[in-house]
Amino acid sequence: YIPKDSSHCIDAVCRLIKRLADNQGHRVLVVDDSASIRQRISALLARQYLTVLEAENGEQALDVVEKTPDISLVITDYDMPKMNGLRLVSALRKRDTECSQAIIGLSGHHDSALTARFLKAGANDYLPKPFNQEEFFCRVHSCLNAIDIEWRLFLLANTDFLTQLCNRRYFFERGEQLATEARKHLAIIDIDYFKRINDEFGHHIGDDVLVEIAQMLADAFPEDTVARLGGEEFCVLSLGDLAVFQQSLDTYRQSVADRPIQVLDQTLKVTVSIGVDSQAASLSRLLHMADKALYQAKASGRNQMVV
Ligand code: GH3
Ligand code: MG
Ligand code: MG
Ligand code: MG
Repeated sequence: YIPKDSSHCIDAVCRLIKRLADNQGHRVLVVDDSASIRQRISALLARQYLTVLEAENGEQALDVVEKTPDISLVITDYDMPKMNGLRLVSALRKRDTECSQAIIGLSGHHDSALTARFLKAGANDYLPKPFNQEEFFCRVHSCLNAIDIEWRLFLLANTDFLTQLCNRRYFFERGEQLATEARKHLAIIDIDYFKRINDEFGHHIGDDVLVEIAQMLADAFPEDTVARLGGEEFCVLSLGDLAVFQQSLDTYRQSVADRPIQVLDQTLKVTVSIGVDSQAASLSRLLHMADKALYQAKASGRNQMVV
C-alpha cells in the first residue's frame, strides 16, 4: 500500500513478518574480507535455519542491503578493504529507513576501544574473533528477537487495525517528506452517506464495507501511499503522472459504484466522492485544497471527482 521505494519500509516490515509467519526465517548478511571466515560463519548460521547472504567489504554489503530490504541482521568484520566495518555501521544507520537491521561487529583486534566504537556507531553488539559458538548463537538470537520486536512495533504503530492501510500517523510523517517533491498529487476519498449504512445495518457491517473499499483502493494504487485518514475517509499520495493518477481515481470511483457489496441477504450499493489537489506546496495545503474539492464533489451530487 506504500510506494515501492526502498527508502521507506512498511512494505519491508510486512514482508519480514510474512517471511517469519511462513517459517522462512530471518535473512542474515555476513560481511568479511576473508572467504574462509565468511564460510565458517555462514555455516554456523545455516545450522540455525537462517538464510545467509555474504559480502566481502562494506561497499558490497551496502549494495546487498539496498537490493534486499528485508535483511534482519548484519554481522560485520572491522578490517576490510574499501569500506571497513565501522564505516559500514555508520552508513547503515544513516540510511533513511524505518526498518533498520540489527548489527553485530566482529574483529580479530583485541582492542576494547573498538567495542565502544562499534556500539557508538550504532551496532547492537560486538564479538571478538575467535568466538565461542554458544556465545555467538546467543548473541545472534538476542539481536534477531530485538529486531523482530522493533519491526512489529513499527508495523503496529503505523497501520490501521481495521483496514490494514497506513494509518494517519504514518501518512502525516511520510506525507511531509513526499510533499517536498516537485511533482505530487493528493486525493481524499470519502464514502457517500456512510452513516446510513451504519444506521441501517449496524456498525459491524459498516466495518466490513470500510475494509472492502480500503482493499479496492490499495489494489488500485499499488505504487502510491494509501492511508486511512480517519472514519470513512481515505487518501492517496502519488508522485506519478497526474493524468494517469486522475484516470486511476476515476476508474476506482466507477468500480466502487459498479460493485454490489453483499451484506447478509441484501446487496448494498456504495459510492465515493473524491477531491484532488496537485498545486499546493505543503502537505497541509494539499490536504486543505483536496478537502475543498471533496466538499464540491459532495455538494454537486456525490459519486464524482473534483480536481
Ligand atoms: P457524506 O456523504 O456527506 O460523507 O455523509 P456520511 O454519512 O458518509 O458522513 P458523516 O461524516 O455524516 O458520517 C460518517 C460516519 O462514519 C459517522 C461514523 O459513525 C462512521 N464511522 C467512522 N468511523 C467508523 C468505523 O470505524 N466503523 C464504522 N462502522 N463506522 C465509522
Ligand atoms: Mg578483515
Ligand atoms: Mg462520508
Ligand atoms: Mg467523512
